[in-house]
Amino acid sequence: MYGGLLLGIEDLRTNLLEISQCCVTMERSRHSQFSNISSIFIMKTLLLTTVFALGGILASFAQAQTIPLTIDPTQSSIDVTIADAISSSPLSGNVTLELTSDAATGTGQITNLDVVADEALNLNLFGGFASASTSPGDATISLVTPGAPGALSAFGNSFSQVNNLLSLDGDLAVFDGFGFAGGNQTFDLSGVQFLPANFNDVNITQFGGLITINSSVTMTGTLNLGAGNLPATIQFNYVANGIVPEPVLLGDVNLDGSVNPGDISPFIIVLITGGFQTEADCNQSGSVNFLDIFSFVDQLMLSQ
Ligand SMILES: [Ca+2]
Ligand SMILES: [Ca+2]
Repeated sequence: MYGGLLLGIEDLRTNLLEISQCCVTMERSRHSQFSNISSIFIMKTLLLTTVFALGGILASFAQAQTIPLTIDPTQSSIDVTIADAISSSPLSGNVTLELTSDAATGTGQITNLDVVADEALNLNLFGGFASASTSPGDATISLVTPGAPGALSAFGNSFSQVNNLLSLDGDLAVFDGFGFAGGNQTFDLSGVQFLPANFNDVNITQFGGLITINSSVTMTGTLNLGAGNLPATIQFNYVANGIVPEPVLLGDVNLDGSVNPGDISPFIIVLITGGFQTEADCNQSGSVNFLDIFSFVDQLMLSQ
């Protein structure tokens, strides 16, 4: 393995020299489209052969790009019903989510969501003979697969998104001295299956540097604590606030305000060190890897 890695680094040095030559050729033949296309083809090939060897290493260091938001507990709530026992409380904690909008199709979509609740939920079950509590800071709601994108409204930014698969995680501590619900136990919520859920009226507003997102989701399914399947419903309504990310010039990895051959070396450094930089994530996938090379070269071409 070490031999392969050393060989990869040696190839990388050789390829970087050849890539530099391509850049020089591009600079000298700015008015020759054929020469530029030829140089770019060679660059893409070299970058691909270089990075394929290191791709497996890079993937393990890739970081997700997310928008961190804070739930406003004064405007958010979570309601849980299990076997006719209802628990309601303000929802506080943190949300990370990724949003996309597609101007061509006029749709918006939540592509990733993670809600971490830092308040416990307490339920009385079986007429008060049993009870259950989540652990503060432990219970989470996550998006497993995004549902169908929703149509963006003509006025303001809002959409509804249907058929999302959501999952729970964390523990539910059950206190059941009489054995109505399977006895005292700690129930792993990650085993709970829920029917596809719908995000209703996802509203996005922006004032200056502040972004606010609010929506509601209802999840229905069953929970088996050891006494058979119990109907369970979770509804969460949330308002979350965060800072609008700065506009990003994709490909401007050295952050000098333009995309040009001076960005090639910094781009490759991000690739081979397995780091993350928004400007290097040229295909906006949330991580920097060999799949960004084509988009990076496209950005270079667009700026020429
Ligand atoms: Ca630059
Ligand atoms: Ca990427």
